[in-house]
Amino acid sequence: MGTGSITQGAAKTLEKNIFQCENGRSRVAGIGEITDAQGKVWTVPADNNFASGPKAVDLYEECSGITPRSIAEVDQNSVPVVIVDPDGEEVTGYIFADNYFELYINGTLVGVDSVPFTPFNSSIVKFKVSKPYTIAVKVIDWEENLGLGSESNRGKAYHPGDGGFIASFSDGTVTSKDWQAQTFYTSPIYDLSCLKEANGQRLSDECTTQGTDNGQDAYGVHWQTPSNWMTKEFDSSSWPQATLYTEDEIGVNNKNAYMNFIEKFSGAGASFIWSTNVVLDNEVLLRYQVK
Ligand SMILES: [Ca+2]
Ligand SMILES: [Ca+2]
Ligand SMILES: [Ca+2]
Repeated sequence: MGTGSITQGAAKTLEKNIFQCENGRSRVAGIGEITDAQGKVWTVPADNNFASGPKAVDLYEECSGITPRSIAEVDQNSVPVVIVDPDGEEVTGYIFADNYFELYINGTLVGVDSVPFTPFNSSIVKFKVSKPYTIAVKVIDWEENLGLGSESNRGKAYHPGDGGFIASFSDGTVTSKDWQAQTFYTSPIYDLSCLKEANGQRLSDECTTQGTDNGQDAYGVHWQTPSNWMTKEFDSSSWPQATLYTEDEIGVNNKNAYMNFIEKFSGAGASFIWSTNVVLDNEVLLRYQVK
């Protein structure tokens, strides 16, 4: 019935909360593990480098009191430059993710999101690289109910949160339908017969996205991420194209981390992207080659 591995019910919590908000409120961002019927253990919401990776510089991050009203108030010169190619061009990137991203350039981890779940933040990165180069991004729609793909929200104990990723780069690169997006974790699923796979796509568009107060027995579907998925050499030709989402669909008009820098996002020609299901797909890998 497909290539994914199925788990059911809540994961075991490994870390209760990996992020403390010093100055305001945040959702509890935990990490858990859950075992499928074959005995394979999966990390939820996904394996990540939050603890050890280089934190991207914040454009906007309420917990640290970084709340500029516009890009003009940001000291862009103080952002460290990650050297991928010493003779390369210096590129600045502006990033907003719902909820978490890890950015690789030619396989080098350039920056990880400083806030795994909420509040919503945005980031700025700089790197030096020669064209052509490959951008690879892991994005995670974090979850409160580990293994169940849901959070307490909108009056439901098990509401399936949504994702979304947008970025622009100073060399003119923007997120678009020409990026690739593959799904590696989908949840909550209540009826496995709604899942389909076709042409490399891991589809859940026939599955319900309604919240419930009884989501404790939800299924999760997991696919192993290739170990070299972020490298320049990795062949992602079988991956689907990214799906575009509007600002209204992602719901950013009340988020200062996005709106204060909108000229660097939709204003720069970038679009929100994700896999085919921005609600149920919670771990997605993105790739794009800059020519
Ligand atoms: Ca974040
Ligand atoms: Ca979700
Ligand atoms: Ca979310």
